[in-house]
Amino acid sequence: MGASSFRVALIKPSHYDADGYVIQWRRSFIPSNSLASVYGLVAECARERVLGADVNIEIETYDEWNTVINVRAVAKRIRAAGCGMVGLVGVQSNQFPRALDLGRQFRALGVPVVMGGFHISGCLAMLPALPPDIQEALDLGIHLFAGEAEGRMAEVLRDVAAGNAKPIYNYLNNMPDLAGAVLPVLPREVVLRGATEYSSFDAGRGCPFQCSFCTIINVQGRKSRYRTADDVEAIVRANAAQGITRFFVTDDNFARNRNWEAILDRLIELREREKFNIRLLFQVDTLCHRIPGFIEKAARAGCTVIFIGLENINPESLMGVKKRQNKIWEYREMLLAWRRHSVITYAGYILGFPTDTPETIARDIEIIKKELPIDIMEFLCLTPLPGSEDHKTLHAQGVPMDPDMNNYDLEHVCMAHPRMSKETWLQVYADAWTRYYSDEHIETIMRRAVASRLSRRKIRDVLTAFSGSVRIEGVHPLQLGIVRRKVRTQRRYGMPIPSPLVFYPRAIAECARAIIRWGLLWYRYHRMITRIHADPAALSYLDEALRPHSGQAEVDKLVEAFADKIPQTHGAPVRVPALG
Ligand code: B12
Ligand code: SF4
Repeated sequence: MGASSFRVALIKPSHYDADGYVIQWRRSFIPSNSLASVYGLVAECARERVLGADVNIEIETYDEWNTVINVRAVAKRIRAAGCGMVGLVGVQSNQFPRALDLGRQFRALGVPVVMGGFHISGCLAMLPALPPDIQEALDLGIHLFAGEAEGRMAEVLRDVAAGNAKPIYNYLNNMPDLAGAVLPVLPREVVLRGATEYSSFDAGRGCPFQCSFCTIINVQGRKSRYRTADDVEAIVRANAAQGITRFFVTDDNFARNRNWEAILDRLIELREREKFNIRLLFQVDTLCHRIPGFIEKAARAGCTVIFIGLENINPESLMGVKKRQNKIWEYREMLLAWRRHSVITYAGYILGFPTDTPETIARDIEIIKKELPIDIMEFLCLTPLPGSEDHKTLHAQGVPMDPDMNNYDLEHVCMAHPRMSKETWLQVYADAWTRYYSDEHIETIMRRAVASRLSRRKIRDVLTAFSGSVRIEGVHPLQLGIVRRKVRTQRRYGMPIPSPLVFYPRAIAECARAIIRWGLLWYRYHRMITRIHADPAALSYLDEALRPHSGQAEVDKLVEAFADKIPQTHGAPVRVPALG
């Protein structure tokens, strides 16, 4: 090869807003585990000098969510090194058009590009032929990676360095074991571009369940694979050495991680004996409260927020997407179990199941507000994500789906609905946010939070973010950051670049308006929670949602509402339907 350096630029692409500008911020919130994993793998190749003893592998790492990518400067550094490549990392379907545009620019500058992530893996796993967008990437000379890169990165780097990289690397049929695998750890400066000093890691991959809207089972498999407690301790220690002790654990369902107890015990030890200030966010399923000791140990290990895939409260909808494991009659008990340990509960709710109408959705959200002690809710549109069984079925049946992958962000409507027009569905989505985050319900959530001794500061801040994200910035909270950046010239391929005289006055006005609206919202919620906390009766506040069931015979109104839809499986309540 002759070069003494091989430079790898790892970029996690963002995605485009409705006007074709890249969605990016001065600071982001949630770090990318895909980036941490791929960085870890390339860093290991650098340590092991896989390109030869005299070749230094240099790495630069960016999350486009919080960093403006200067394509020319990156390409120049790679050329100056003598050899190298750009890795487009963890590309989801909604990020594919942006990744393709970045790839197109790097290819035009003669830089080798390798792209991996769920869009490529999902399409290759489920579709009989390559879809046109992936074919376009191949035509641009972008190398594609499907499956997981643990144990395979050295091969890719060697091929690129030798100038004979394959068009497609497909490892979908051979999932690597995670025990002892390379650790996903990002350098401190990359983590600090986020606002919260959270890093992320996965303690396992794969899921045993079969939800038809899910891509994970078809990409990472239904047989779960796990890191060991030693691995997790090593991840935490490596991060702690850089001053980072907060983590988003990205397992889709940490409660089903076979090593959960050993991992939590180890984290408890680090926290209680060695005084590591660990904070954790886990994702779990709705039956986690049945696992003896799980919730108590998660809280002791530092879990302060829990994400639960509630998805829907109508059992008919849940059965329709094969989410049989969600038992609505246990929701309240499960949520109360977390609250008893002062953990904030955050639930995901999907809109647009075949039986949904604007009326049923409005009714269901009102039932949730009254009956379930959830703090944060996010709403998503049911979407046929490439890689899911739903997408494969619709594709095979030739049912029209939105051809623009940028819209597969669960905020757009990408397929027809049997009972709602596209416009109605979109309106229902917007209304769901307004309905849940009404001032009246925000006050109820805050009252419940104070009574349950949850962190007041955290509740105020997350309520501000979730209530304002769609209304102020027009993006889902999972894509939110602090102070939007719009770069005039970074517009979607084929869209015109506006004149600076038009662009800048508008961008400055938009930014100023957003900052003022955020400030006012935060202040309103701050005053609200301060007032509630000062109320002498606040600690004894009790409502229907906070009241535990008194015994076997009692069934909450949530169950009564859907009594005729609940399948009579073991443990299900037997009731006469209340609704006609
Ligand atoms: C953590 C997470 C997030 C985080 C952080 C993102 C991240 N990637 O870390 C946050 C919360 C921000 C997020 C947001 C969203 N997410 Co998300 N997320 C996940 C989750 C749970 C874990 C991701 C992860 O770390 N996986 C493990 C890594 C290691 O796997 P990987 O990315 O495939 O990377 C491996 C290989 O692909 C390969 N590889 C990847 N890149 C490269 C590059 C090169 C050069 C090479 C050689 C190899 C390679 O090697 C890696 C290591 O083995 C996944 C589900 C899952 N189980 O993966 C969903 C998932 C990726 N998310 C999904 C979605 C839809 C979203 C949202 C659009 C919607 C939403 N509201 O949730 C938003 C949009 C965000 C945006 N536009 O920026 C979908 C994507 C499906 C699809 N077809 O695109 C998934 C699969 C979940 C699902 N519902 O099916 N997400
Ligand atoms: S949606 Fe969640 S529970 Fe269902 S298969 Fe996917 S990861 Fe598993």
